[in-house]
Amino acid sequence: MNQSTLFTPSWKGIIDCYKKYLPVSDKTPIISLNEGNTPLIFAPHITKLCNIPGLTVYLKVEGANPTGSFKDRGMTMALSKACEEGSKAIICASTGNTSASAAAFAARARANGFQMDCFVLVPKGYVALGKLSQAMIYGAKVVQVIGNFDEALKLVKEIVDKYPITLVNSLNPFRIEGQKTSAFEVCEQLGRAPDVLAIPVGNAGNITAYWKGFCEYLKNDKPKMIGFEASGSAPIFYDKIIEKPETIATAIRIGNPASWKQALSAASESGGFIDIVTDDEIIEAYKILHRDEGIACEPASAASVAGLLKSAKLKKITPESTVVCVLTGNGLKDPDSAIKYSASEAHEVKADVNEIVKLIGF
Ligand code: AN7
Repeated sequence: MNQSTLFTPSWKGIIDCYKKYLPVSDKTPIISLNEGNTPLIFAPHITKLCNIPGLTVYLKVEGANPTGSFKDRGMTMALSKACEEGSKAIICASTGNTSASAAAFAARARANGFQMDCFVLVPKGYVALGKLSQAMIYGAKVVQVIGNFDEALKLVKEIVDKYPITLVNSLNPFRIEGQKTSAFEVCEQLGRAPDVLAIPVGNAGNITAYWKGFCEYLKNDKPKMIGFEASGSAPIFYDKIIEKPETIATAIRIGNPASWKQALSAASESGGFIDIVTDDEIIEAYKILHRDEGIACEPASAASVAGLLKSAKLKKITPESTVVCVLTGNGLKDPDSAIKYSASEAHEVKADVNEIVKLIGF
């Protein structure tokens, strides 16, 4: 691992930094937006809330990626390989972030001189506004399917079977390859492996990717992987396909995850588990992250912290552990949820000092 490149201004994205660990060659054109190298931030308030002796909690802020989610790590790989293979179009089903990232990296491929169309299928009415607007402005053809994510993914799979279009959902193995680099970064930033990694689970690609990353990077002392589904969308936890998944965390509103088995393996091989968190627990963690840590994320991301708080309460976290919670997406992705669940209101006042002073209570 080249330590010197990680935290310097010469950072050029995850393929440039970790090419030794990735299926790329000198012939692979690198389609990058300088993704990766995201902050790992100590969370003093959440550490205290857990109330476990000697515990330290960090947050891996993946919302700091160029399109505001961890998907960029996978998408730089997917698009680089698609260009290398001569593909001229990509397609995905998405709860929002994959579509935003795919659209951006397709634009970046075009900037690098490749022809690259991007088609995205999203469940109509269930994509956060920030994500939908991203896919639209980066120039993708956005198709709002009347149906949920699982139905959209099925349609996309049928389309790539019939037409020369590259699938960039996490069924594309290059996506997982790119996303595993976050595990490398966590180890480098801590100077050691964490004892526990807490992560939201939707289509289950990311938990699969982190576990692959830890296994490739570490010989011993791998972290326990603890993954959290939303309780209304928890096929892995309940061990059955959920036909009509529901949760306010629309990013993980998924009833039949593509990497189901891999997520179970990650949990069992690491000595961790897959659990559920309710929408109320997600909202509480979402508010704590903003108000008490100053760190914004979207509701699905807060599932990792909600899950840690639940696990700590149930004494499922060992004292003296170092825990990393992955915050998968940026808070600005979903302004509607921020406003809806926020504790404070935005006051209206006349442009008058006395009125304002009265209002702020000085
Ligand atoms: C913020 O964009 O599935 O378990 O289509 O956007 O790897 O699916 C998003 C998933 C967690 C779950 N947090 O990750 C999509 C999509 C955020 C997400 C997940 C997603 P996976």
